Amino acid sequence: MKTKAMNVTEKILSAHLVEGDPAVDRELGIKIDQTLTQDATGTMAYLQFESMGVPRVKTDVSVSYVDHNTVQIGFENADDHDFLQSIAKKYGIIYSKAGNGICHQLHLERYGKPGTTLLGSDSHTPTGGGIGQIAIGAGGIDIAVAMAGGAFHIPTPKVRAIVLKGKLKKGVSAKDVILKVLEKFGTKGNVGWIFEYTGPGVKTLDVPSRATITNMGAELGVTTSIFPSDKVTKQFLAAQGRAKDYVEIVPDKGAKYDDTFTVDLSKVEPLMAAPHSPGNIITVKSMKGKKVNQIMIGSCTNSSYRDIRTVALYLKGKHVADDVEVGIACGSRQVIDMLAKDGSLGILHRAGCRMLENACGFCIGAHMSPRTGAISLRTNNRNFEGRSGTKSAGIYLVSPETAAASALTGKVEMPTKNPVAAVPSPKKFPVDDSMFLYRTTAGKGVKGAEIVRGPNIAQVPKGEKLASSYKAVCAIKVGDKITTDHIMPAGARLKFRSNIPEYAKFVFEPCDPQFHNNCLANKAAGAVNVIVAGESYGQGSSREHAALCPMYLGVKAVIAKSIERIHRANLINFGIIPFEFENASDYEKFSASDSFSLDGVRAAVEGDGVLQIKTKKGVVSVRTRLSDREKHLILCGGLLASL
Ligand code: MIC
Ligand code: SF4
Repeated sequence: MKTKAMNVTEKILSAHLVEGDPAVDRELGIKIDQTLTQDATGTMAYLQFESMGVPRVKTDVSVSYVDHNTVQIGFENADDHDFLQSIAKKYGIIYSKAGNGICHQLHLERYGKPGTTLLGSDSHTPTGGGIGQIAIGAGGIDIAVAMAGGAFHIPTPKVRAIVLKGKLKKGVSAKDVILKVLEKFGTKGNVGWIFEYTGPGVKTLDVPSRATITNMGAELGVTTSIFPSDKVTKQFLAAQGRAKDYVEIVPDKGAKYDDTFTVDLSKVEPLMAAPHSPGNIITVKSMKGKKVNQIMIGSCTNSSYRDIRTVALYLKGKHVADDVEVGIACGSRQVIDMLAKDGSLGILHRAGCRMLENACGFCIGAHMSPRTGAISLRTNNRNFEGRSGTKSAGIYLVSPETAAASALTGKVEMPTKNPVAAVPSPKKFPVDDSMFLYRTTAGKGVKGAEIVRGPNIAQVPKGEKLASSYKAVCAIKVGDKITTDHIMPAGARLKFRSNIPEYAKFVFEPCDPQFHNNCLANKAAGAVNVIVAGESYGQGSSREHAALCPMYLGVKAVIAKSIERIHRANLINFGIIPFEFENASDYEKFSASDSFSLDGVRAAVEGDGVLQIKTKKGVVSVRTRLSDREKHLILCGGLLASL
C-alpha cells in the first residue's frame, strides 16, 4: 500500500501523536521528548511540577536555563537561582547556570535534535525549528505536565509552506526574511498555523539563520515554525560534536500544504519593524539618515557566532559614532569563545561597543533602557511600547547588518552599501559544557537532595471550582493587540515572578495602575472580575503569570474579539474562561466598571459554550469553544485544582 506523502510537520507530529485524529479532531495531544525552562517562568513551572508529586522527570532531556533575571539587585533573583539549581539536582534536570548563555541559543547548540518535540516555557522556543524540531512555547504548568510524562495539546494545525527560492543579496539576512513574512501575515490571525520553510532557497541558509526565522515566527502567533533537517543541519550538528543526533527529515515528493507563500530571497530588501509592533514593517531605506541614539545587538533572535562576527566585520578598524550607544550581548559562551579566538572581541571593544553579559538583558528591559524619546535600533524580536523600560522610546527591530552599518554613523544606514563577506559555517565549534550542571544525573536526579527555598519563593495559588452563576464587574476594557507585557510587565517587576501576591500588584500596570486595587475591592464585594478586550488579546510572551496573577485577583473570564494561542491555554490552565464575542461590534456594549451577571455560566461551559450577558446597552452573546479536556479544567478551577 502506498503511504501518504507527508510534509516535515506531519512526519514529526504523526510520530508523536498520543491523542486525537488530525482528520476529525480540533485538538491533538502529542508526546514531548524535551523540555526547556528559563528562570523567569521556570520557578512557577517547577513549583507546579513539585506539587504533582512525581519523583523525577520523565522526558528524554529537560534543561533549566538561567538567562532572564541575571541582574541581581536585591536578593530575589539569587533566591530564584538557588531554588532552580536545587530542583534540577533533585529531579534529574540539567541546570544551565547564569552566565552560560541564552536558553534558545544554547539549546540549539547543545541539545536540540531533529525529529523530536521540544516544549519550552518561553514563546521563542520555536528557535529549535531551525534544526528540524517541532519546538513549541507554552505556559509553565504545561511544561510541568510534560516533565511528568503527560501529553501537550495543540490545536490541530494547518500547515503553510513558505517556499524560499533564490539567494539573499549581500548585506541582507535571515532577519529581513522573517520581517518579510511578518509584513505579509502580521501578528494576528495566525493562531493554529505551523509555518514550514521549504524550497530550493532553504539550502542557502545556515542553521543559525534558520533559527532566526523560526525564533521570530513567535511574533506571527503561529504554533511553531520549522525547517527541514538536511545536509546543512548535518554539518552543524557534526561541528557541534553531535553527528549522532542527525536524522534527515525532508518533505516527501508531493507532500501537501494548506497554503503556500513564496519568498524570492534575491528580492528581499533590508527591513525593520517600527514602533510599537513587530508587525509594523517598513524598509530600512525609508528611514535612511534618521538619527539613532542607541543600538543593541543580541537576544535569542540574533546572537549567534554568525551574527556577531558579521557585526565585527562591519566595525573592523572603525569606531562607532560619538553620540550613539552600542551594546552587544552574545548568545552563549561558545559564541564569545569563538569571537575571542578570531579577534572579533577585540575589534568590537576597540570600536567602542559595550560588551554585555550573554543573557536576555536589554531585550527584556532588565537594563540598557534608552534615554527619553530615544530612537533605538535593536536586533531582538519585540518592540512593544515600554518593554525597553522607556515608554517614550521608539524601538526599531533590525538585522545585525543594519545595526552595525548604522552604528558607524549614528544614523540609519543601508547595510547593503558596504556589505561584508558572508561568515562561513564553522567546521568545528569549541565545546565546553562545564556550565551545564547535573548532566550525569540527568533523568535520574540525586536522592535526598534538598530544595532551597528563600523568602522570594512563595506557594502557587490554586483556582476555585466554577460556580453556577456570578455577579461580575468589567474590571478593565482594553483595545486590540494587548500583549502579555501589558498584562504582566517584566523589566523592573521581573524579580517578583516567584511571588504571586507581590507580582499581582502590577497586573495591567501600563494600562491602569489601579487595576489591582479595583479587582480586590470587587472581590471583597462578592463579584468576580472580567476583562474585556479587542482583537488578538494576549500576544507575545508565554508568561503564565498573565493568567495566574489575574486569577489571584478574582478574574473569572476574559471576553475578547480574539485571543492568542498560548495565552488562551494559560487562561484555561488557571480556570479563567476565554470567551469571544459572537458579534465583534458588541465590544462597544461594555464599559469599564460596568456591573452585570454571568447567569448560568457553569451550564454554558458544560454545554455549547454560549452565554448571554445583559449589559446596560443590551444583550451580548459570547462563546467559548472548549474541548472536553478544557471544559474539565475550567469547571475544576484550573489544572492544579483538577489534580
Ligand atoms: C519574552 O521575550 O517576552 C520572554 C521574557 O522571554 C517571555 C517569557 C517570560 O515572560 O518570561 C516569552 O517570550 O515567553
Ligand atoms: Fe530572552 Fe528576549 Fe529571547 Fe525572550 S525574546 S528569551 S527575553 S532574549
